Amino acid sequence: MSQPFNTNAATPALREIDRSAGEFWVSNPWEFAIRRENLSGYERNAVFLNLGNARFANIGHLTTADNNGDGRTAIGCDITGDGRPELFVRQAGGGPLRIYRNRFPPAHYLTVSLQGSSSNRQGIGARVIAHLDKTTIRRELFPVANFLSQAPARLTLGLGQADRIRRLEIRWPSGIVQILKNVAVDRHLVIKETRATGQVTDTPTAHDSPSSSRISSQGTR
Ligand SMILES: [Ca+2]
Repeated sequence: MSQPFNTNAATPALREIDRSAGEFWVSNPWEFAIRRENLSGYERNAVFLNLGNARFANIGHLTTADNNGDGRTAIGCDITGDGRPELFVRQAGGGPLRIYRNRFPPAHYLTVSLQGSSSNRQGIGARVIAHLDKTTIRRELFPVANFLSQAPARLTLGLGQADRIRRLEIRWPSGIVQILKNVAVDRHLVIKETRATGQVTDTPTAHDSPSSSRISSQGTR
């Protein structure tokens, strides 16, 4: 998440304001709200629900996340360990960091962390493809997002009613492709990059949930 480095920072106005163009300058970029200025014309934030048919519904009002602050950062991160990512929102102009707890009905999920060997250590840039019986989910691990912000380097796949992933494919930045078959869900997997056939062990770590597993599998190139 991004945080203001110095809330007392001040910058001088550079030139006259062009009011006809709707421009204005501020002396302190973290005091927008105090001065009742707003870079987005008090436009309300939106939360879009994927309806699964290439359509999305704006449920910002239902989630109460539709405030009219200068939203500059939105990150999803599951901090309760239930597979439902919470929403973190930081606004320009200061104010509290807003955290919206995910209260959607529970469903199956899989959280994935990557440990690269040939690729970078956290597997940044890897593509994870989950083949379910009725659909395919594609994600790319790229935690740097939005404005001066970063999420944890892990992926959470929402699986709905699917209680098993028929085929899980990891396409590493190195070019190695790993395939896992019949992957159990509702847990946190730590997957190591490897080209050789490995073994599956259930080894919780201090930083993972009790259901965490470390997996190496056959990789191809
Ligand atoms: Ca959660």
